[in-house]
Amino acid sequence: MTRPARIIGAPTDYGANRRGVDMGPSAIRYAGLAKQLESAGITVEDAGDLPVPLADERDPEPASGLANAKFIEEVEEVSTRIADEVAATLADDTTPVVLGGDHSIAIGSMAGSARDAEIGVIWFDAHGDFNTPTTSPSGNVHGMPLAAALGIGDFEGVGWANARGLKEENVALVGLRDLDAAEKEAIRTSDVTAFTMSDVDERGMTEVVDDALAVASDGTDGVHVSLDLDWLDPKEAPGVGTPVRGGASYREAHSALEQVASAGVLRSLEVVEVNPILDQHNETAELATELAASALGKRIL
Ligand code: B3U
Ligand code: MN
Ligand code: MN
Repeated sequence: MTRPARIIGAPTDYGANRRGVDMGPSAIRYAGLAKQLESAGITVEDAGDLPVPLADERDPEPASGLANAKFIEEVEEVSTRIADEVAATLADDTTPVVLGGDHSIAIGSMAGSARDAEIGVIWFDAHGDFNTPTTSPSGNVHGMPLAAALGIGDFEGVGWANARGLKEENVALVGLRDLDAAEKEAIRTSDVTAFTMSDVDERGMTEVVDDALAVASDGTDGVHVSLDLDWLDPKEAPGVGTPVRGGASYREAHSALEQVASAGVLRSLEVVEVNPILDQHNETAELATELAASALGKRIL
C-alpha cells in the first residue's frame, strides 16, 4: 500500500530577499494540492502551517555567530520546527510534503529527514544554494541551505542546520544555470554531483534524472526531493522571486518527477519559492501541486 502523505506548511520568507513567498503554502493549498495528491491514490492529511515569527518586527542582522546570514535566528527557529515535524511524520510512516516558503526551509526538512536515517537529496533548482555566509553575495539564507545541511564552511558544527544522515556523495543537483563564483568553486571541490542545464541539453532530462536518482539512492534509506519552482522556465513558473531563463519545460518537469515516483525511493518532498504576489492567476502554485502529485505517483493512465 502507498504511504499516506502529510502536508506541512512553512510560511516563511526569512531566507529570501522578496516578500510574498511566505504566502506560498496558502496559494498551493488553494490551487488544490490535497485533491491532486488524492488523485494520485494517496491518503492526505493536512497538518496546517507551522508557526513563524512575525516579520516587520525583526532585525535582519544576526545577533551573533553566522555574520552575513540575514534573519539567521528566525531561520533557526523555523528550521527546528520543520525538522521536528518532518521527523515525527516519518515516524508515523507517512511522507512529509513540506510547502515553502523560501528555500531556507530545506535546512529543516533535510535535518528532519536525515535525523534517524541515511538519506540522499535531489535538488531541482536553477541555483546551487551552496553559498555560506562568507561566500554569499546577498546574505539571503535561501542561497545557502545545501551548504548548511552539509556543514560546509561557516556551517561546520552548526547542530541545528546540519543534516546528520546526509553525505555529499548522495547529493545531486539538477538544472543549474545561475551560480555565484565562489559557489561554483565550492560545488566543484565538494563530492556532490551537479547537473547543469547544459547537461540536460546534451543528454536529455531522463538520463540526467536517472543518474541523479542513482547518486541519491546509493546506500541510502530514501531520498529527499527539494523542488524549487525556479527550476522550471519562467514561462511555465512566473511566480518565483529569482527567475532565470532557460529552465526545465513543463513536460521535462513532469517526467522528471514521475521518474522519482517510479524509482520508489521518495522519503520526503518539499516545494518552495512559490511567490503568489509575482504569480499570474496562481499558475505557479497550480504547477507545484501537479508536480507534487507526479512525484507521489500520479499517472495519466
Ligand atoms: N545565488 C544567489 C541567488 C539565489 C540563490 N537562490 C536564490 N537566489 N533563490 C544568492 O543570493 O545566494
Ligand atoms: Mn533554491
Ligand atoms: Mn532557485
